[in-house]
Amino acid sequence: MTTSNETTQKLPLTKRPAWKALENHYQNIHETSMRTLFAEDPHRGERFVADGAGVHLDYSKNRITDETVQMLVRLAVECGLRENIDAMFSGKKINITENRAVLHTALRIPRTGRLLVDGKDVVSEVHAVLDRMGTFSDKVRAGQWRGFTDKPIRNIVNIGIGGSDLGPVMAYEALKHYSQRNLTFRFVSNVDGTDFEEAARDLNPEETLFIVSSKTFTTLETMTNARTARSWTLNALHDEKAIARHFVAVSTNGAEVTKFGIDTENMFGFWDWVGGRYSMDSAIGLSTMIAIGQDNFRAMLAGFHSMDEHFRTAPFDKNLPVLMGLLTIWYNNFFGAQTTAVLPYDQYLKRFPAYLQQLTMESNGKYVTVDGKRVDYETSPIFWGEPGTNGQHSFYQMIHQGTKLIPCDFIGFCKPLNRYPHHHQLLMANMIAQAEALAFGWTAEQVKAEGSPDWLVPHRTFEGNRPSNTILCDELTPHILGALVALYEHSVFTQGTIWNIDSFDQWGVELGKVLAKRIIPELENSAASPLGHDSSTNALVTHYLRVKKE
Ligand code: G6Q
Repeated sequence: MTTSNETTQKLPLTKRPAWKALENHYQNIHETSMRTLFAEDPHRGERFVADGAGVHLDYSKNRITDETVQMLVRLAVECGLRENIDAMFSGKKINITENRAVLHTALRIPRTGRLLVDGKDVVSEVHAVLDRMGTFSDKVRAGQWRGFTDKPIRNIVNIGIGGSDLGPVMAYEALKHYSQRNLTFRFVSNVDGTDFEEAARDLNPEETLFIVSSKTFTTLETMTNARTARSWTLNALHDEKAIARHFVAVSTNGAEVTKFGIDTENMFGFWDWVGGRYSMDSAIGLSTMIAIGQDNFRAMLAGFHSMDEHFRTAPFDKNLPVLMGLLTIWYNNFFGAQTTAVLPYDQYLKRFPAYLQQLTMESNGKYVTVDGKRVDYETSPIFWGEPGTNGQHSFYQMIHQGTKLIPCDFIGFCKPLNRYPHHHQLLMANMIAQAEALAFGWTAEQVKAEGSPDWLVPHRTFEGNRPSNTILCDELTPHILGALVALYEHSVFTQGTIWNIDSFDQWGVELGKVLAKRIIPELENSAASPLGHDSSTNALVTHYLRVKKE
């Protein structure tokens, strides 16, 4: 029997009853100010909050009412979010263009759990790899993993790009407080030789371990950097046997790893159901585990898992990732907001916005639905941001007084990890004040009352009504980092479900790679002619070759 929701799900997104209702609702509400909303409901700040996995979300400073939340939740229901969550967690092949399951959530199921995929229990496989990673990282941390000349390893260089780099760098920076400080960590990603050169220039090859992280083990940038690292090592150690002591691989491609010369004994595997940008909690996190130790790494996985469970089980109107995903839809699709700013008030989270850029935009920056049709609505906003308070002294001007609506996510912690509590109070006071200023502004009357001359009043007035979420956690622990990353992963999933797109493929990065392959020989061989591109591309290649020759 077909249910009414199944019938609704067959309608195009913009024809669904909840979408239509939200369009009407937007007309009624978009001129209402948050000043009014707060004045009408003195408990608003205590009501529009949600908690899960140790994360507290205050979403009261949004341009919403109870009705808005109800309608957004209805939209989620009409778009089959419940069914899609179940499909993802149970291992259905929801990455339809690559015919793959999407099971990063299986990477953090506790050891006692079980999940069958194609008849195999993936949980035991996951934990077997984690155990091997644990043994290896313990050895490195204890100085027992020795280099070819018997010196202990002191430097760990992760070579990877995209999903095999951004997660490891972000997690290393975020959890530096917990890291073993006598080890040096570097991350090389760019094919620009400067990246390798600067990362390696002060390192002793005898004490350096390279982790070549690549799901496919064929990525141009990573393999170029890995080969350079190999020569750099051999130039110093003069023996092929040194490679086994100084190189390990994280990959799903054993054949290519062997071809490169790394013994598969020293390879840590994962599975095709882990997407690159969802892989920091797989073996791709080996550098993280070496930095913070296996217990902390497992605590991070537990944090991921508790947010997974919250997402899977909490009612949508109390569900942090669902609420955040739906609020993104509200501003992106009804208010026409083009971007979202992510503003962590914690120096350790300085790479979090960059990490989220890939997670959000590579997942949902798509104009084709799962059925191959062009969308007639906006998909992913642009995510960007910098840690507070630095941003306050640069781009916040535009968030406060610019012509664009920029919803913000503030992220802060009640307890600092440094020894300067006074700094922390200033930091947190600034974060809380920014959200307040954005929501309520500063009226012309208030400016006048401060004694401003009339001509200056418009410049000093803040109209307010600028939305933000405030995410407040107790302390930046490995557990909380896992929960925060999972929060955004599932918010992205919620959005992708509403937009009916495949959030797990990334065809948009392919064309550039293909065209670069054509241009590489042209730049290597100055005699190449005639060039077969458009006139601009031909001229750029010619210009480059001429200057190079000079
Ligand atoms: C992420 C993408 C992409 C990928 C890199 C590196 O979701 O798939 O960023 O992680 O292209 O790929 P390899 O790990 O295969 O080198």
